Amino acid sequence: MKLIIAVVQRQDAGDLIEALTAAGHRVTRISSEGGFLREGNVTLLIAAEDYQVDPILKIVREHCYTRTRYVSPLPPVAESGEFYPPTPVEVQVGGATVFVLRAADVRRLTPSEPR
Ligand code: 2BA
Repeated sequence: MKLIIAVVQRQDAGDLIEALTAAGHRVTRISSEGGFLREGNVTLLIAAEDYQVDPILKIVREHCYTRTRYVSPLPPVAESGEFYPPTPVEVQVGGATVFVLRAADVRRLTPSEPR
């Protein structure tokens, strides 16, 4: 059994979740934020049998795209009033950052509703 943790871009998350659930996988969506860009992204938790991992990664690959972003680094400390306009730095974000972890056990505890 594996726990797949996939960090994906927000723009891709909706279609990806739809495709995963249509293929019969259970998915939890968590709103998250990247430490570098400080922008919202989406983290998905997917518990799956070992044989399901490759098909799941295929679906992730098919629905997540690489996008180019430009980040303006902080300007260097200016001496004697000189001004250095920061040059934007190109950053490639995504398709997806995926962690595949061994999961000892996955249980759905389903006690009935309290009376
Ligand atoms: P962010 O941390 O906001 O990073 C966005 C993009 O900025 C990264 O894209 C990468 O191209 C660049 N980047 C990040 N840290 C950098 C650094 N120290 N120096 C230079 N460039 C840097 P991705 O690699 O596709 O990552 C997309 C998002 O996936 C990340 O958003 C973060 O939320 C997550 N992520 C990526 N690697 C991770 C890791 N090793 N552990 C945990 N989360 C990770």
